[in-house]
Amino acid sequence: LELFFSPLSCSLATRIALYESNQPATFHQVDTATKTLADGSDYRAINPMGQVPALRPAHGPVLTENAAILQYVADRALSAALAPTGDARYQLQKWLNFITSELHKGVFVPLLDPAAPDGAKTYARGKLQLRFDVLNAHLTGREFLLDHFTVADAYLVTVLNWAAYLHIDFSPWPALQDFYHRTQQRPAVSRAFAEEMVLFQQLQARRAA
Ligand SMILES: N[C@@H](CCC(=O)N[C@@H](CS)C(=O)NCC(=O)O)C(=O)O
Repeated sequence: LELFFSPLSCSLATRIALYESNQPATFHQVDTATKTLADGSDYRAINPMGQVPALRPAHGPVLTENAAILQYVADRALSAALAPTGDARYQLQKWLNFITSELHKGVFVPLLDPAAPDGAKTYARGKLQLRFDVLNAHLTGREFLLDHFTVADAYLVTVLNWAAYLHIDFSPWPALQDFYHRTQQRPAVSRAFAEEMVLFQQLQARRAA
């Protein structure tokens, strides 16, 4: 497997899933600002959207979109139980879609994108409360989004890290805050975060130079 990623972006969820399931992979860092790979080649030859993550399997076409990639990685390592089978799969897909559309794109892209105008940021910030309320209510008394750790939790902890980066105060959502801190302590999650934090800081330094 080859994962095309950008440090601390949404592709971190797939790195977490790979580490949780002990699957070896080659990691290719993408500069999403210039749409280039480390060798200077144009990343849009791999994903015409220029976005991460993209996953290149040993055989078959490149896969894009977090929700699809995360399930693909989970299904290659069934013993890690990162995605349930049967009816519970629909609950997993519900949370993957919620995170990708309602949180990632609906709230965090406008808040994080320096090109987003202030009006877009205010609009997105206004959407945060209901979505965090829904997650907080669901996570109250639960450890994970489903009844055990899944790729949806990997995606959620990745997105919540952006809220921390934006200095969003989690105190109105204690169950969500607990989920964030608890999940970050899982060995695979803390390893993935630590490795990408180093790469993120190097990227920031290169961009500032
Ligand atoms: N719909 C895509 C969105 C992926 C996405 O937004 N990736 C971001 C990083 S978190 C990115 O590559 N941004 C750069 C860009 O949009 O040009 C998915 O769910 O995989």
